[in-house]
Amino acid sequence: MRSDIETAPRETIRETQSERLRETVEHAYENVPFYRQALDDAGVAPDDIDRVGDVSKLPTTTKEDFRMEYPDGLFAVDWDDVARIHASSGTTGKPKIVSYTDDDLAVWSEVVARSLVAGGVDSDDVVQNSYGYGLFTGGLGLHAGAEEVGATVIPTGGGDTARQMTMLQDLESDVLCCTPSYCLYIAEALEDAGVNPAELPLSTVIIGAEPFTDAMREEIEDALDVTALDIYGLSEIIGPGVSMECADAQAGLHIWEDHFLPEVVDPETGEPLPEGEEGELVLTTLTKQALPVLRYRTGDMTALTYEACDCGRSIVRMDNVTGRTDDLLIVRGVNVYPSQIEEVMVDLEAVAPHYRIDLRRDDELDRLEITAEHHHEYDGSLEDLADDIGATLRDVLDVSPDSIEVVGPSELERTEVGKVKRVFDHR
Ligand code: DLL
Repeated sequence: MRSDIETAPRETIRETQSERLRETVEHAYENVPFYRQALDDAGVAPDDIDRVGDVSKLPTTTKEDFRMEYPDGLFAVDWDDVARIHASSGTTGKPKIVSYTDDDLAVWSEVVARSLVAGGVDSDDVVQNSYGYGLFTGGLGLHAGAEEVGATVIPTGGGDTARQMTMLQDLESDVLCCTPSYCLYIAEALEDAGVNPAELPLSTVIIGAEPFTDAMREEIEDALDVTALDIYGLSEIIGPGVSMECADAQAGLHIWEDHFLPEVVDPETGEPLPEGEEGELVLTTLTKQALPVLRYRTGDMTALTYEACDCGRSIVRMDNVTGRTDDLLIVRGVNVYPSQIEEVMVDLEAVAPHYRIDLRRDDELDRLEITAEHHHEYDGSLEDLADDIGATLRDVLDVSPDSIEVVGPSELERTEVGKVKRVFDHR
């Protein structure tokens, strides 16, 4: 059930993109005063955009623009034509409100269905969808895509882990969709309940909505005896289903580029980067009606490759997103990415994959404090383990943590609903 575009020659993909880019720019210019102004200010007319390569002439759109235009300033259709609203809350301020026409909802189901098919899901599967339903795009997005595939959907939503486990066991779910942190939580809860996950029919988990490292993915695959596949997306562009890893190769996420045009830019200068170089992902919608978005600065760090994948798809791939441009923590002037700390935590066998990072300012000096849980089978000294963690972190980071505390299993708070928070910057 692959669509033709997934294996089309590059020239065909470019033709489709060029035509749709022209239509999108025209639509945005005609119907969204914000874009008309932005293009006029940049001295770009819709007619200047002919081929897909012209996209870099367009000004970018930012998170801040969504805030300034709150709630509906970026909508390109009348409210009468808006079929659905979703929203994504940032860390500060008002949520970003996003809208869909009936056609947009159809495109969304299509791209999520393509994603699930790439993940090996078919109409015989039972899909337990544990992404939150409601304004968050995860629940309804995965739900519609799974229905489109013809699978049986169990809309558990996030939370109520006891019920999640009952469904997994009694309804024999083949596929579980949830955030990586919740996936680990469910694995732990199963173990606590004396259930051997290897005996469940579950074969695939579809994880996304928050960054995770390869080490974390392996932990999930081992704990649940499944294949863990990465699904990526963001509300501003559509929701989940912008890109997805295929089960065949598990080598990067296929971006459905007949609907979303990707670029990677230098996060500092905004200059486009060549294929293969890591930078900030910038996305332009190619078919969205209610909310066309030109060159959205996602804040997500990745790299693109146009090489055909072993699965046979020729469509562009992006690397797994392990961090965001705004993730960077500056501790006493030194750059630290939370993903560097995560890799160490997950690699150490005596440490459970649960940790938190606290940053404080004491007498004008930054303090980096790390709290980690030990693995439930570890029965050695907590001080020794803290020393081990410290030594490994000092090898990896350019700054030494000021304190490392090891606590017992399940002592750190878990996230059952929504996205996990591991970094607490109190400065
Ligand atoms: O998180 C959409 C989604 C739902 C994706 C379910 C996958 C599964 P937002 O709430 O708008 O939308 O958050 C979007 O989450 O810019 C990334 O920073 C992060 N993110 C999403 N998917 C991934 C992923 C949904 N697979 C923001 N890996 C994005 C890493 C991800 N980060």
